[in-house]
Parts: sequence; C-alpha cells; structure tokens
Amino acid sequence: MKKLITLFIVLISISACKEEPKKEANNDAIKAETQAFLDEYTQTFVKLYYDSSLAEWDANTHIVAGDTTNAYNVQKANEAYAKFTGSTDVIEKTKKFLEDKDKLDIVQVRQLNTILYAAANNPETVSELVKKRIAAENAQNEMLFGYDFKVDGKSVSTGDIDEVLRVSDNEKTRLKNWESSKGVGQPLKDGLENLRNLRNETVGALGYDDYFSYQVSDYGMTRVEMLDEMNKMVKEVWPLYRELHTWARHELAKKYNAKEVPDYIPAHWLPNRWGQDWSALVNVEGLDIDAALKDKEPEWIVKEGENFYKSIGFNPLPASFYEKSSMYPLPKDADYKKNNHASAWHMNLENDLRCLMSVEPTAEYYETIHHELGHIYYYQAYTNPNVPPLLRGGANRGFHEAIGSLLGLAAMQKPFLAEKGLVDANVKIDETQNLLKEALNYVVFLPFSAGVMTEFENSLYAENLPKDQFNKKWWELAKKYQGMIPPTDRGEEFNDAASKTHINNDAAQYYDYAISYILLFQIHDHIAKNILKQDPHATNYYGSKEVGNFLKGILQTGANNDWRVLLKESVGSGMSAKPMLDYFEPLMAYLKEQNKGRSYTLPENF
Ligand code: X8Z
Ligand code: ZN
Repeated sequence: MKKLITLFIVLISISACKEEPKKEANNDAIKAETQAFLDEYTQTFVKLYYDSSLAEWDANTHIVAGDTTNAYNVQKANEAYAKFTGSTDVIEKTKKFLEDKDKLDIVQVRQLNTILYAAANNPETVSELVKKRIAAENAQNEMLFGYDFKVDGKSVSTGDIDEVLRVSDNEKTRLKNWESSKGVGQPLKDGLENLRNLRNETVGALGYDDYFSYQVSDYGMTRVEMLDEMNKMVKEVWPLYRELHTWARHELAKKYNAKEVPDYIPAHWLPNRWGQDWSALVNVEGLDIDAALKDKEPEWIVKEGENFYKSIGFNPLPASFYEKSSMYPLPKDADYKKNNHASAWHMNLENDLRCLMSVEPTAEYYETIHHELGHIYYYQAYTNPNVPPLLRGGANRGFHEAIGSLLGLAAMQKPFLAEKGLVDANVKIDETQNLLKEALNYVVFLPFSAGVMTEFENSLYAENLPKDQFNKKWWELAKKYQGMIPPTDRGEEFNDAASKTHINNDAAQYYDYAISYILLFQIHDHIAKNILKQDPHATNYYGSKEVGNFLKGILQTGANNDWRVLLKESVGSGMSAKPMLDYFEPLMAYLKEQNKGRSYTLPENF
C-alpha cells in the first residue's frame, strides 16, 4: 500500500513538472492575499474583542441595582464587535477566499472558518435582531447575578446555600435553602423565551437550523451526531449510575429518617443545587479535604493551584493576573453584587488573563481553582507566535474544560495530597470509599450534563419548547436521567432550569462538560500508565516535567489542528469512555453487594 502511494506521488510530480513554477507562484500570491486579509481582520477583531471583554468584565464584577452604566457600555462594545464580525463585506470576502481553500495553508483555512463561524452569530443582514439579542443577554445576566437570594427573609449568598446543602441534616432547613436557590429562575423565564427566539433567529440568517445546531457545529458535528454521542455516554455509564442511585436512595432515606425509601431522590436531599455532584455524601477518613482546608485562607488555595502548575513546568502567573482578577466573595455589606459562578477570561487574546471566582476554603473550590487555572494556562500556552489570535481557543471546547478538571482530579489523589502535607501519608485510607466518592462526582455528572442539560437545550432551541412547558420538561428529564424529583410541586410559575447559569449565558454548550469528563479520563489514563507508570487511582503528578511537557504539547497548538487528530496523537485513540469505565470498574462489585436485596427503581437499560 505504502509503495503504491509513493509511486502515485512520483507520477503526479513528473507529469505536473512543467507547470509547477507558475502554479506555485500563483498559489503564493493567493496565500499572500489571504494572509493580508486575515492580518487586517485580526487587528480590528482583537481590539473590538478586548473592548467587549472589558465592558463584560465590569458588568460581571460590579452589578449595581438601577445603575445603567454597565448595560450602556456592554451594549456599545458588543454592538461594535457584532457589526464588524457580522459584516456582509467580511462574510463575502471570507467565502471568496475559501473558494481557493485547497491552495491555502490549513491554519489559514481554519482562520477563515472561524471568521464565518463568528459572523453567523451576528449577521449584518439582521442587525436589529442582533442588537436586541445583545440587550436581552445583558438584561438576563444582570437579573441572574443581581438576584437577591433570601432565606427566612434574610439575604444569603449562593455560597451560603451550597454550604447548607453540603452539611445540614435538617430537612426543613435544606428545603428552604433549596427553594430559595430556585427562586432566581422565575424572573428569568420571559427572558429565556425571548433569548431562545432571538438566538435562533440570528443564526438562522446564515442558514443554521437553530442555535443548538450552530453551537454544536463548532465540533464539526451535526446536532443529531452530538445527541447520539451524548446518548451513548449515558448508556455506557448507566449500569454504574443505577447502582449509585440505588445506594444513594437508601443512604439518604436513612440519613433523613424517612419512613420509606423513595423511588426517586427528592432534589433537596442532595448536596448540590442541581444534583450534579453527590460527592459530599461520602467522607473518606484520612482524606477529608474539607477538614484539611477549613482553616486555610482562600488566597492560600489559589497559590497552591498555581504551585501545582508551576511544579510541572508552567510559568508563574503574570502579576496582572492577581491585580486584575476578582477572586473572592464580596464582603457581606457590599452595596453591589458580582457573578457568583467561576470563570476564566482571556481578555485580549494576549496576556491579560483573569479569573472571576468567589473562592472559599472548601474541597469544591479547591477543585474549581484547578479547573479555572487550567483555562488560564491553556490561554497562556497558545498565546504564542505559532497560533494566530483567531485560533487561540481549545482544540475544541471540551478540551478547554478538560485540562483544569484533570489537574483537579490529580490534586485530590492521596499521593499528591500527602506530598503537599494536606493529609497524613501514613494513614491508610479506604480505597473503595474513595472511589465511591469520586464516582459520586464524575459518574453522577454525566446523566446531568449529557442528559438533562443537553436534552433540555436541544428541546428549547431545536424543538421550540413552549414557555408553558419549560418546567415540566426540566423535571421530566431530571426524573428520567438523574432519577431525581422536585421536593414539592414545581409548576409553570417556576423556571428551575434557569437557576443554572449556563442555561442563560453559556447557551447550548453544556455537552462540552460531558465531553471534558470523558477526555480527562483518557488523558489521565495515558499520563498515569505511560508517563508516570502509576496506578491511575493513586497518582502524583506534582513536579513531573514530563507530564507538563505532554500537556503543553496539547495546549500550545490551540485550535490550529483538528481535535480528532490531536486526540489520537496524544492518547492513541479516538474519544472513548473506556478509561473512565475502567477506572470505576472496581466499584461495581462493592455497590452490587451493598445494594443486595434493595429495590432498583431505574430501568436496567437506558
Ligand atoms: O461551569 C463550570 C466551570 C466554568 S469554567 C466552573 N463547570 C460546570 C458547572 O459548574 O456546572 C465545571 C464543571 C461543570
Ligand atoms: Zn471551565
């Protein structure tokens, strides 16, 4: 086979010999012309992108009720950005250059495609719609993060609510806090319907069927392909999820002294507002990270995160990162609010890197710090001369989410924690309990992300879910995928889906996280077995430059290449849940034993 191909190439080059110089000169001219266009576009793009980031940053870090300054600035900056990226002139030129795509470098072609992708969100032909969408997005964000959560008439933060759900044994207190956490959905309902329509209509102008299909296309996949992929993931983890669900129903019924074990888990029993992470249900003796962190300053946790990345060979964070980020919860008496969901920002696609968080000394935030710094180090790694600003993104969005979560997982394993002095190296821990705790995080997340969130948004955008069915749909999906039900009646006066940040401001992208969990186990498995030669359940990445170099190899190419090729080259296979399933395989026997004689309420096969 190889020989044949070589011969074929020789034949082609002989027959093409005569015309070669002229053709090459012509190709060079086309490349140069394309490059001139790309350079010019990039220059304006980066400036407008930075203006937009700066306005958005203020609007997310300093929300003052009744003050319209932020809204005005965001509107202005985002309209300018939209006007440029969606201009008909840009679209036509880009399409023209793409007609010669066979003569261009792959990186040029990818930049042109990126331009078209950005244009489709803001077409000039529907500029009035785009302006309305920008205003609606901003208003939704202000409502979401300016919302005053109240319990017993007193203002509380989402951090306070999370703590109650994590630690309280009092069912009444839990219910009050859970209900308060859902309160924010109500005033977001009309806005969500309006945004759905505006998002669908804007991307429709350039031929996308709906906003969900548009977002999925970033992976080079169709909507149906993505739905199939998500369904496959749920199917693969289902046997294990079913055991975890059965175990949790019985454990929780015991904990709350319920007369009967309910068929489905009431949402306020779970230690997370959406039931997406149940890991706080298990405390592994000798490996209690919440206890180890309780008396640490939040600053210390952030520095520990950075130290981990530095130890494997990444650079220290620039001083501006610490100066400009918004890392900690606001003081209780602050007269403004901020976005309470963690995020990482590449403000100018250069070196202005920032995090927006509300770090508290908990295990959850310890993991989140690693997650967000993963984004920051990804930004830093692909900010290099080989990656043009237009391709400064992850290999795909799932890759971007995977890196920090990977280091988060690694930073929770015992050999790592022992080296850091966070746990006693000599204490023997119960490995099964530890694996159970991890499964309650990573496995439990998949029916939520690949199932509930993805199906809800597919229905919202691609199936035009009517507003008077938002809540019905949400809870149908929660029951089907998570085996979770609302504690009390949640009619259409509520809008519980919108209590999840992403439903409002990271629309139609939550499958990114499902993909990221699959990828992270693939990458972790490769690092543990082939680089560190350690058991994937008990690794210590700390200080390994080899691990750092391997990761840099992935990060520093940004979106220059096809993600499928990069994955194959990095871990030796395509996207596969196998490493994740292998990792948790030892848990199955334990759970089956625990669940012996117990009733299962989820179907055997999904
Ligand atoms: O939203 C996030 C990150 C944003 S950068 C903190 N995550 C998902 C969530 O909180 O729902 C991380 C994992 C899942
Ligand atoms: Zn993230």
